[in-house]
Amino acid sequence: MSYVDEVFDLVVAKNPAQPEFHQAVKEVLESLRVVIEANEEKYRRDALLERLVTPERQLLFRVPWVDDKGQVQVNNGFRVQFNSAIGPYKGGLRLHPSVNLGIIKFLGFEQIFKNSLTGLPIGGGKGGSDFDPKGKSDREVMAFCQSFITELYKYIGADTDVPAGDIGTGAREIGYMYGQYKRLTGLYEGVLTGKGLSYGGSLARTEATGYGLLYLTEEMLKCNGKDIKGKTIAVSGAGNVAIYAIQKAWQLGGKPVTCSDSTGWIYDSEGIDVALLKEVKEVRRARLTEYAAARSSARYHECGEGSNVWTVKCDIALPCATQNELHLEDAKTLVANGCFAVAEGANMPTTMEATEYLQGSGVLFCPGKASNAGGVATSALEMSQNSERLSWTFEEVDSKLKGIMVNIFHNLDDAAKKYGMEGNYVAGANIAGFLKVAEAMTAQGVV
Ligand code: NDP
Ligand code: 2IT
Repeated sequence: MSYVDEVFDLVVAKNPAQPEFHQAVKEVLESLRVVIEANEEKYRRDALLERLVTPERQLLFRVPWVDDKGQVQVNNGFRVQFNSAIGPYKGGLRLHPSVNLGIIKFLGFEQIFKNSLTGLPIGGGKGGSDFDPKGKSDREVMAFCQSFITELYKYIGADTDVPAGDIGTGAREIGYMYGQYKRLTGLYEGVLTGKGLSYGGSLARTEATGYGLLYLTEEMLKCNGKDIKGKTIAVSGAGNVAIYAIQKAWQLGGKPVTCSDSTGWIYDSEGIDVALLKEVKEVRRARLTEYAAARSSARYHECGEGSNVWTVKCDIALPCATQNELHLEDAKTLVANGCFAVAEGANMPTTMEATEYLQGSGVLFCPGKASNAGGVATSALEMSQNSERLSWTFEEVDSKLKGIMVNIFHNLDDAAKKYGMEGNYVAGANIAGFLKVAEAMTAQGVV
């Protein structure tokens, strides 16, 4: 059996009931097959792949907190410190009822390659909790965040592990966590990113993932003789990534016409009104029904009515909500409707079958670990600013972000070409991300 297949079987056997983790590992290992086979003896002797798929450390902890009725609640807390070969662990904290160890491991594994692709010195990690911030009062969210950090603070730090936001963790949660970390340690340091601007945050971090997605998409289209201008764009999600993807899509001359949340989706024939979407989601924290109620060109559809954002005719699709939200049937609909590019804003939103169908149909497809890397890249820029105790202008950060995204696209394009898979940006991203980490792991010996 080939080394790649052996290691994949090992992952499934050793990590039962973690389908998302298996899926992420499979996609990466399949892409690496050609690289691994060329160096099989050496990698095998070094157990490089076994080490790559095994987190350096996994922290699982209890998070007790008191709700507004005086009732004690208990959640599970996670932090997976996956790989520190090229820098301190870096990656977000997801707060969502679906969170479990397998999901955090899939996200942490993806983060290793994503962070490598940014070209910045950051290792891979991820964490979170099955706590649901939805419907909780500010005081309850604060109580949870303080308890979460009271356990996690022992294992994180500006030079060891630097968490940030993800689904359910935004500026409010980062603020409460930062305050508690500072209180417990007495340290005013860049231990978290995505901080508020008044206490060490970076300009453009809020916008970075969505903006970066569009910068990379623009470059991918340009290199394939296409353009965003005048194109209809379908976006899923209505959170941090989706909102700023929609904003930048407009700025680049595109027309984003959809967005969605976990209960329904919007088609707006005039294009999504970003100011209204921000008001509904960032200020009121409300459902998309409120968007539809405020805008006559918008139609709201409940989830499960047999349609979704991918049934809208579009040129470009940007899945920006969550994992496995774009299935084979959706891919077929997109292709039948003439969609020619898909770039992932979320982590692993496209199933493996859907990805293969899109690629096989000639659709330009960029995987999330490349196209959504602008968020973590700007987090690394926030770390730099914290270290030098300076802050850069919006334009400075935004232009660095753009340079990083353009560079990422060319790195994966070049890697795909070099290994005989021109246009396969999934393979290009995995190979380019892997090579740097593998070299660093090899140089640092058996650790
Ligand atoms: P937010 O919490 O800000 O928004 C998430 C959005 O997706 C919401 O509209 C939410 O709907 C929807 N959503 C979440 N879970 C589900 C689900 N199970 N089914 C349907 N809809 C769902 O998160 P972000 O925008 O930050 O994250 C979105 C994606 O981007 C995630 O995959 C994340 O890992 C990835 N990402 C985020 C980065 C960042 O910097 N924030 C960086 C790189 C990737 P509702 O409001 O109803 O829950
Ligand atoms: O998936 C991701 O890259 C993020 N949620 C952002 C991580 C970070 O450290 O900014």
